[in-house]
Amino acid sequence: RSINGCPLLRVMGHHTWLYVTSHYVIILRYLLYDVNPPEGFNLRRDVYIRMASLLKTLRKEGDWVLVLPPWGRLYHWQSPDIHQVRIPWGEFFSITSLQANIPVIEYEEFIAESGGPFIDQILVLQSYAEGWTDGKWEEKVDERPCIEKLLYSKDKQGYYRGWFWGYEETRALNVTCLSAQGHASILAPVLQNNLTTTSVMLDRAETVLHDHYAGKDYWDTRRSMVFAKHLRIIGDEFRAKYLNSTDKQDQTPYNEDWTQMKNRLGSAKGGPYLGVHLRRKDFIWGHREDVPSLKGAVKKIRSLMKKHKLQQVFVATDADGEELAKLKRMLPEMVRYEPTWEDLELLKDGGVAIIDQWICAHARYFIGTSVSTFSFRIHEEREILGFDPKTTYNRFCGDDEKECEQPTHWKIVY
Ligand SMILES: Nc1nc2c(ncn2[C@@H]2O[C@H](COP(=O)(O)OP(=O)(O)OP(=O)(O)O)[C@@H](O)[C@H]2O)c(=O)[nH]1
Ligand SMILES: *[C@@H]1O[C@H](CO)[C@@H](O)[C@H](O)[C@H]1NC(C)=O
Ligand SMILES: *[C@@H]1O[C@H](CO)[C@@H](O)[C@H](O)[C@H]1NC(C)=O
Ligand SMILES: *[C@@H]1O[C@H](CO)[C@@H](O)[C@H](O)[C@H]1NC(C)=O
Repeated sequence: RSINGCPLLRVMGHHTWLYVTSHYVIILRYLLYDVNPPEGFNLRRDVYIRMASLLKTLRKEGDWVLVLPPWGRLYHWQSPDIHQVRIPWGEFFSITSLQANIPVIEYEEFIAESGGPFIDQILVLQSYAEGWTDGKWEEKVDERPCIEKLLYSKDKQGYYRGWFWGYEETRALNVTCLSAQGHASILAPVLQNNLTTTSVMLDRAETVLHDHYAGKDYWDTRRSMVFAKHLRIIGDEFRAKYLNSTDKQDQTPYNEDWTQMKNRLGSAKGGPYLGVHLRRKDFIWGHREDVPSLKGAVKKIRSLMKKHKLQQVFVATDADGEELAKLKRMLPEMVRYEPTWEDLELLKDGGVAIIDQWICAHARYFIGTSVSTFSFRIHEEREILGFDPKTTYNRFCGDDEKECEQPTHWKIVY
């Protein structure tokens, strides 16, 4: 491996790579992270943005690379009989696109180039045991005793073992807890000054907030999260075949190079169909008042189709078999992307979710589900494509919801 044309040297005995420029010897450091196990795919995509922001801060004073945490064992990915662990990011996202924003490597590349499956230091992020002192919010970070039981345990050799994305051979040399309250980059001084290890992993990375939500840096990273090409192709073929939707007709040109993409707001027309994201499962179990009944949702879908003179409706949903059958009876004309078992095995639940999102992102009009991060990611994708915000920031209302506040429009900062 070389960086900026400089060769990397391996220092014997240390799992450390150096590269030599004309004046300096610079140590390459690795930032790894993981997220609270119950969190879903789309929230994890959000945490990536926070970590990318931290990495940019770290790189002002050193050479850091972000190691992409493999996907897998997500609570929602329940398709039986298919292998869904150790999935590299390249199966869902375009790595070259990510790399045009920050240097990233897959976990297996980290193992190969850092000298094996060893992580020098894990910092488990947590809040403060005492909460906010005097009810006053302040940004701070301190090494503290662990509040919750550690999800890592020591083996006979004294190494820490844990989940590590299904890589059983991975070991950590040290685990400590860090109470943190504030935006992601408050961790930078600790990583730069208090630690000298080559690799550092932040666990429970969702604990820290965005440096600047919806600012330029946020959007640069978000725009770099281009879906993997094979998934976009499947989505595009489906649009053409079943929804009479092509980029040319719909005025949704896409540039492989996200840095060159700047579609004017309102320039996208979208395919002649209504796009729907109907989140069910855990969203209805709690009888939330901001989520409609199926009957309520179908009524809204029909009225939107009429209003926008659309003959077709594409539905993305995680509804279970029983609800789906009910929905089909009430809305027989709905179009869905239904992978065969072979497709599913190849694409995984994550790939299918992305194809659903991609198709919803190209609809002439979109309506999603209240506070679903799955719907939020569709909003962003449509913003990138250049849709009029009126066609994007819409959600279903609960049947008896009185004040049905609609989603916020977050404009891209280029
Ligand atoms: N294919 C497909 N999968 C869906 C759909 N809605 C939800 N899912 C699945 O359910 C998971 C849960 O939704 P996510 O939004 O990712 O999870 P989350 O981060 O907990 O976010 P919330 O929606 O806010 O719960 C997704 O990752 C998908 O695997 C859908 O419309 N289509
Ligand atoms: C980092 O080091 C500084 C200076 O030595 C110290 O004051 C601070 O408490 C340390 N922070 C953490 C989180 O260890
Ligand atoms: C583990 O990490 C903490 C925090 O950086 C440090 O104080 C401690 O000395 C380390 N322990 C070992 C055995 O390296
Ligand atoms: C597809 O859309 C084009 C224009 O957008 C239209 O001319 C054509 O009739 C449509 N075809 C079908 C089968 O609806």
